[in-house]
Amino acid sequence: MSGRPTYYVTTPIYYVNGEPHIGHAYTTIAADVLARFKRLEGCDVYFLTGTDEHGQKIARMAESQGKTPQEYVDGIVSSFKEMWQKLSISYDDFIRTTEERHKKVVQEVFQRLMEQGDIYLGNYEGWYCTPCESFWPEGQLNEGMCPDCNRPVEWVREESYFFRLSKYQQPLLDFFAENPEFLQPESRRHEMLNFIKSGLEDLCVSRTTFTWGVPVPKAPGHVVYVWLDALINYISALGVFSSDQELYEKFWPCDVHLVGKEIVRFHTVIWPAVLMALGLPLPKKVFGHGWWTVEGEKMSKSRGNVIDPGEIAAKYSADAVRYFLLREVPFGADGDFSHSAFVARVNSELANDLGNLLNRATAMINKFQKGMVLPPAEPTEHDEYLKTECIEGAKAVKAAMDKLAFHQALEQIWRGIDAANKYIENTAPWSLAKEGSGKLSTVLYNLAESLRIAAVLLVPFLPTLPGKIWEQLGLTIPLEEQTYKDACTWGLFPAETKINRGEPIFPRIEEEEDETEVDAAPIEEAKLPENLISIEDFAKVDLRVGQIVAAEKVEGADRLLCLKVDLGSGQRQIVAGIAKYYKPEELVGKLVVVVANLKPAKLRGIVSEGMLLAASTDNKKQLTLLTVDSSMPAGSKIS
Ligand code: ME8
Repeated sequence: MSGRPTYYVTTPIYYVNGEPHIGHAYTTIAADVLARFKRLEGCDVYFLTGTDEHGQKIARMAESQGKTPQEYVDGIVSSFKEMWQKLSISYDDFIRTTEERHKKVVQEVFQRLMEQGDIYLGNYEGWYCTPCESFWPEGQLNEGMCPDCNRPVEWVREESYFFRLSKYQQPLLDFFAENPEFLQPESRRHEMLNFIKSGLEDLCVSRTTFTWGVPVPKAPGHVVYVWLDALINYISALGVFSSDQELYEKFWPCDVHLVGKEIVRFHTVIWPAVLMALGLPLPKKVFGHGWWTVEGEKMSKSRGNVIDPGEIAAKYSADAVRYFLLREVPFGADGDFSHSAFVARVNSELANDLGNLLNRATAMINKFQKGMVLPPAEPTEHDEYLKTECIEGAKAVKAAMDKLAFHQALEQIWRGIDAANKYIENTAPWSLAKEGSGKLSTVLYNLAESLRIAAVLLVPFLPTLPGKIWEQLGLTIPLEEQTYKDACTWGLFPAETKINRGEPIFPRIEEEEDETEVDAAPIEEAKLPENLISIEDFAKVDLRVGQIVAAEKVEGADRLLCLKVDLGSGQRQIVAGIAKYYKPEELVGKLVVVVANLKPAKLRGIVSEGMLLAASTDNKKQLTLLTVDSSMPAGSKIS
C-alpha cells in the first residue's frame, strides 16, 4: 500500500438517450482537470465516469430506432467513449449500469434494505414524468406539466416498493448541520436545506410498467427505479460488497461528486439517505455546477443548437475547448457558450498571452544567445516582481482548486504569464543585447523559468500545449514526472539548456468568412458629404479594451490623472484629462476603450502612450469614459 493521500472524484453517469454534448463535456472536463491536478500534487487518484442505461426513456428510444435496448445503448456508449478520448479525459474507470458488476450491487443493496425494513411494498399512484423518470406531487405541477421539463405528465398507479426516506429527514438535517462544506456552492445548500425541512416523503423505488432495468430480487415484474440504480454506481464501480473490496476500502467515501445543479437533490438527499440506511460513510462533498446555454438560448435538440464538443475540439483543439469552458465562468454559475466569446478568449489568452510569450522568449534566446538558456548573471530591478507573481500565483492555484474555482486557478497561472509579458517590456532585452549588458542572460533565464512553471501548472488543464512548451524550451526531464511542488519552486530551469524554437504553439483563430465585408460595387462619390472617411482610414485606429490597474493624480496639474492600463500584451502609461470627473480609486478595475497606436506624447513632462475614449457634453460639464462589459478580456480588439 502506498502512503500517498487518496482522491476519488466522479461525474454523473450520463443518460444514453442522445449523443454527448457540451454540458456532459463540461462536468467531465472539470472532473478530469481536478483528477490531473490531484495527480500532480502526488495523490493516488481514482476518477470515475460512466453511463446510465436503464429506464423507460431509453427503452422507448431504442424501440423508435428498431433496436434492442442493449444494441442501442452499446452504440451511444461508444460515442461517449470516443468523445472522452477526443477531449483527453483520463478516467480510471467507466461504469455502465448494464454491467453485471453493477447490477449485482444494486440487487444486493435492494435486498439488504428490504431485509432491514428500509424498503417495503406499497401502492403508488401519482403524476409521473417519463422523460425525467420522476413522480411529482400535484401541487408542484406547472399547469399540469412537469415542473422540470414542462412536458405532459401521466397518471400512474402501480404496486411498488418504497424506500423510507421520511425516516432520514432528521439525520439528513443533522448531517448538513455538522458538515457545512458538504454541498457547494453555498446557495445550493440553502435550497436543499429548505427542501429537506419542507418534509420528505417515502420514495417509490421500483417500477412495473416496463422491464428495461435491474430486476428487484424475488419480485418478478418489478425493476429498480432508475435513480436508485444510477446512484449506486459510485460504489459498485469500487467493488463494494464483492470478494475484492480493495478499491472500495481505499477510495470510499469519495472526495467529491461533481454534478449539474438540476440533480443536486438526488445526490444530497436520496443518496446520503440510502448510504445512511446501508451504514456506509457519506461522500465528503457534492458540487452542483451551473448550466450552459448556447448563444443565449437553452440547448435543445429541437432548437438544433446542441454543441458537439468533439467537433470544436477537432476544429480548434481540445486545449481551446477545455480552457474556454473552465475559464469563462465560475464553476457554480451558469454560462453562455458563444462562438465570438470562445474565439476572443482563446485568441487573447492562449494565442497572445501564452503563445506569444513563448515565441518572443525563444526568438530572443535564439538571436541573442545562440539558442542557449544561460545561467542568470547580473540581476535587474524587475526580477523580484516576476518571481513573486509566478510563485505566489502557483501557490494560490491549490487553494483555488480545492474550492473547485477553476477560473481562479487559471487566473493565478496567468499572473505569472502576464508578469512575464510585462517583464519583457520593462527590461527590453533587445536594448540589453545592444549594450552587451550582463542582465541579458538573467532576463532570458527568468523568462524560460516562468514558462517552465506555467507549463507544469497547465498540465491538468491543457492536454497538448504544456508538452509543446516543454519541447521548445529544450527541457529533457519528462514533463509527466513534474510535480506541483516543482511549479511552486523558482530556479529549477537547468541552465545551459539548448532550446528548440518551433512553430507558434497556438496560432490565432482567424475566421474564414466575414459577412460584414464591404461589397466591391462603388457608391456614387459625388453624392456623399465631404467629411466622410473610408473604412481603411478608420481601420488605422487600433482600438483595444484596456483595464485600468492603477490611477493617481499628477502633481501640479488639476485636470490630469496618470493611469496604468493593461492592454493584454503589456501595460501602458496614459495621462488623461479626467481628474474633475473621476477619483483615482474609482477607476481601478474599469475596462475602457484605448487608442493603442497613438504616437506617444508628453503632458506636464509625463509620457502618455495612448488615449482613452470618453463621451462629454459640449460644455464639458459631464464626461464619462466609454467602458466595456466584463466579459471582454483586456487586449480585445474593437472594430
Ligand atoms: O441526469 N450545462 O444524466 P444526464 C451544464 N443519468 N451541464 C450539463 C448540461 C448543461 N446544459 N446538460 C447536461 C442524468 N449537463 C443522470 C445522472 S448520476 C447518478 C445520474 C451535465 O445525461 C451535468 O453534469 O441528463 C448534468 O448533471 C448531467 O450532464 C446530466 O446528464
